[in-house]
Amino acid sequence: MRLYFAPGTIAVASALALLEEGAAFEVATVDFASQGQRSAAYLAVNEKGRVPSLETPNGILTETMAILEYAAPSLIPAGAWSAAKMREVMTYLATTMHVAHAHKMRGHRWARQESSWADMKTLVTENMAEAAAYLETKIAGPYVLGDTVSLADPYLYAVTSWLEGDGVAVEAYPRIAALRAAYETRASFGEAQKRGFV
Ligand SMILES: N[C@@H](CCC(=O)N[C@@H](CS)C(=O)NCC(=O)O)C(=O)O
Repeated sequence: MRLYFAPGTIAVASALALLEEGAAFEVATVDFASQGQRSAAYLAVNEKGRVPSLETPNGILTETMAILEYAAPSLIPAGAWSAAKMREVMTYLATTMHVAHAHKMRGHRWARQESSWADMKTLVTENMAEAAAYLETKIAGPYVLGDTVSLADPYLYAVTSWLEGDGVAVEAYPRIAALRAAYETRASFGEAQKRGFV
């Protein structure tokens, strides 16, 4: 498999999950500084011009939720309730918290005027803090579902890496801080550091 990756992005979640699964994969780094995500070569991989994308024996897979489910099936808990609770958090990360963060740099997706982009930026800290406060109540501890790592954990780790840059102090959310600290002790996280993903 080949993961199309850019540092500091949501592609970190896929890299962490693949490593936690013990999957073999190579990486193609997409250079955002030169707008590599919009190059013809990359658009041929992912017409949306976003990372991550995962090249698999079956073809290209996009969207973090889908990539995590395919690439790290051992991190899906047995039992419909636990799996649904995991996806409840993942869906919130994908559709609410990631979108709130994107309003800082990507206002042009939602409005034409630069003044509107500036206005949107003023709400990023507040919205990310609200999202963190919500997540804080959803973490059983140390991981989202308790003692066992699930797909929600690398996802939550990647998204909460943005909090500080968005003006939100992680220390104000002890369960998030504890989850991040626990995840950082994992062998897979050490491997992620060695390979330059985090
Ligand atoms: N729904 C997608 C969103 C992917 C996404 O928006 N990725 C951002 C990086 S965090 C990106 O590639 N942005 C490039 C751009 O907007 O030009 C997912 O969850 O995988």
